[in-house]
Amino acid sequence: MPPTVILLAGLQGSGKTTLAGKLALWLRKQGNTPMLVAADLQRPNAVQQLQIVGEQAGVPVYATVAQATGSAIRFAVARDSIDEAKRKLHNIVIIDTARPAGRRYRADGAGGLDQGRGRSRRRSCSSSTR
Ligand SMILES: Nc1nc2c(ncn2[C@@H]2O[C@H](COP(=O)(O)OP(=O)(O)OP(=O)(O)O)[C@@H](O)[C@H]2O)c(=O)[nH]1
Ligand SMILES: [Mg+2]
Repeated sequence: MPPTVILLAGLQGSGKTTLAGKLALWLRKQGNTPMLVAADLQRPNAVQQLQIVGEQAGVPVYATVAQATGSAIRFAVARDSIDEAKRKLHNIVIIDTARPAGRRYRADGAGGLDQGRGRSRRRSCSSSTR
């Protein structure tokens, strides 16, 4: 059976990595075999942060590159992590991501990503992530 994939998306500093760790710990305690994936290759030390979080949760972290720009490498890491999860029989994959530079998530959650527009919209998006 393919692993369940949980991809954490949200604005910078909204708590994705912290939630990844909490979720990983909770899922492990429920008898699952989760794996964390470091796909935030944008912010310095984001990969290392997830490795520490994974260690605290007692959950393995899949990490291949520490820094990269452009979405192709992030997608490759996420895709490869699912193959790794299948090989190592992890039933849940939790992917920690970063907001792509110069873009933002839509406040209504529809359509994935679009270019940043108004300041007020950005604010409402930010407050809705907490
Ligand atoms: N009050 C509160 N603070 C939180 C919560 N989750 C995370 N934080 C804090 O918010 C800050 C950012 O948390 P991260 O988990 O690193 O957020 P992130 O979305 O991964 O951030 P980036 O990787 O920079 O995009 C840290 O100081 C956390 O301790 C929460 O549920 N409540
Ligand atoms: Mg993070």
